[in-house]
Amino acid sequence: MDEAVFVIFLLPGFCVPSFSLSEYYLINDARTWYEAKNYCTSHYTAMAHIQNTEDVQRMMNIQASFRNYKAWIGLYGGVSEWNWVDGTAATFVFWDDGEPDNVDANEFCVAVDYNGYWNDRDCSETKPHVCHFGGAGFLASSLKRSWTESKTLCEQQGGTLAIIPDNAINVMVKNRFPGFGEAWIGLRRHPMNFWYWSESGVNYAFTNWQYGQPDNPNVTGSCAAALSYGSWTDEPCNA
Ligand SMILES: [Ca+2]
Ligand SMILES: [Ca+2]
Repeated sequence: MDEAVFVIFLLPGFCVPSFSLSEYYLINDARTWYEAKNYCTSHYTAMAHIQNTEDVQRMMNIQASFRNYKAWIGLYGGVSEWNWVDGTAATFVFWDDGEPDNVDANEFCVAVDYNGYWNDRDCSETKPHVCHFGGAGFLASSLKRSWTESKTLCEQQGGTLAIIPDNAINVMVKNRFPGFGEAWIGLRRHPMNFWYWSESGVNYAFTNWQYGQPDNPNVTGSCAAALSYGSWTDEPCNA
């Protein structure tokens, strides 16, 4: 309904955090270790991976409330062999006193305590969890906003609306957010009738318009959204 001038088009948006954001995010929802692993993989880059004491400190700094929680991290295995979710063996470890103790021979997943130390626990326990976010990743804002408001929301979180410079990034976004429907990306139409990535001002060669798109007749108020299957459409920005 691109022609409906008075309809404000509300969608979630894909944000790219700036590099100044912490790489660790505490997710304060109760999930089993495996559920947490899937959640981190689909919404962030992966479960938290801790390689040194600086990482331990950054983990402790992610928010003041962390000390109230024990949270899953991306370490699993058992007894003498522990691996990170990316398949690498744990060379740096930060076990609490007496851990890992493999209670009831059933503790194969690792949680970090409020003091930063690690404990092997039963993987089926539900806990908050710490996800890791790499620089090339994306976040989905579930709040439905106009394109203009989504852009502001991303900026308030220290990032920008997603920039998709090539097909590899486009495929990554599609795979990371299966079934998202439609979400704003940082592409908008210039009054001179060309498309540009609002944050960078750059006009990449790569586009992935859905067949028949863009079709919004309002040249000065058209913004782009990505669809679940990876192609793009234009909708009114409602600036
Ligand atoms: Ca234990
Ligand atoms: Ca359209």
